Amino acid sequence: MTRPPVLGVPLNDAKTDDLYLDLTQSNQRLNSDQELGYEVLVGLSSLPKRLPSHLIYDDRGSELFQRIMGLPEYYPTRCEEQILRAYAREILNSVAKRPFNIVDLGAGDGKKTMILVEEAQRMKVDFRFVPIDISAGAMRGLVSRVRTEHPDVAIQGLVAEYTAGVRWLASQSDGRSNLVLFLGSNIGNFDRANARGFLSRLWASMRVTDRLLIGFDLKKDIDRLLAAYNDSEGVTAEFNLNLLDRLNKELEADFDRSRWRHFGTYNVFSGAMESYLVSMEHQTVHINRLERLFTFEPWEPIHTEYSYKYLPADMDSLAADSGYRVEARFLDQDGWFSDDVWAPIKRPVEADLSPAE
Ligand code: AVI
Repeated sequence: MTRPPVLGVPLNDAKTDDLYLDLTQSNQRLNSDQELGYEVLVGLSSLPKRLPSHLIYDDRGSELFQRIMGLPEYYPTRCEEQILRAYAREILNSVAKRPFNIVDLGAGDGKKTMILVEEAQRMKVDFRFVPIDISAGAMRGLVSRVRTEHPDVAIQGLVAEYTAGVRWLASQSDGRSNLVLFLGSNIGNFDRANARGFLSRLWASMRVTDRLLIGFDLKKDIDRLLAAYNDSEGVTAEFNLNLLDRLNKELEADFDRSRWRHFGTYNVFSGAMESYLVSMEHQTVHINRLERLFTFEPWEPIHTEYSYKYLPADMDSLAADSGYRVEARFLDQDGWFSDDVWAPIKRPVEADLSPAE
């Protein structure tokens, strides 16, 4: 059966569920096929060609990322778990004076977050676990798993864009503070300008008693970085190439994987690991549902991901530029990764001090 093109068709309504609260406005959103179509059209029409890194995370991509996190060469997950185990109590104390929410932006399998959740249970403090994710499917899985495995944990899943979810929480008048988690060096997947934009939007949704726990991968020996993004089992290559399979499946494209290779390199000027899919020959790819042909020259790259690495001074200036004070910084034993606690700086609106006439 031929499916219609994804662009230029009427908008669909999304579904809701009773396990979580859905804050997305279904009638104003493009359906996910249309969003994917637009992003691929724009990315492959740009020069140099690019595809946004979040497209890597379909079900198979998310599964492969779980495998990456367990690889010997991919140190960030191990380092961050070590930090969370060592400093969970200190981190929680930054908000535990009053009832609070542990708000997880991008929980994945929730393994790291559960280190904090379990410590909060041991501390016998009043808290709720609030994972936020734009994917209703991922949220359904996470909420029902936590309910089964940790029946004593109060959990409220939110299906929302991250900042809309935090804004909604701030609008609740139950007096709870929020400990907002942005772990796993997810901030590294934004370039510097977009990192500032994202953190500023988050700042606008936070109150003065809220805290942000944010994970940064630190600059280190280049060979260690290269190994982490070019692992010996080829899982990262598979993770990147899976994007082509996704486009074949969802947009009826005819990418032939054997004509492409994964390339992960470190850019010493920008301080980022960069991932590419490189066309190994001249080729034309048809994307049926976009009704378009795209031509690739021999060795032409499609950029698929940035993973920016930071120095402590870079983190300090990112915090200052986006409105936060660095309250604490926790490093793993090797000094390869940092989880920072940031407090939003909020200046009270001052009374009109102009001299009386
Ligand atoms: C999700 N993100 C922080 C990972 C990273 O390190 O940039 C994604 C990843 N890409 C290749 N390996 C892991």
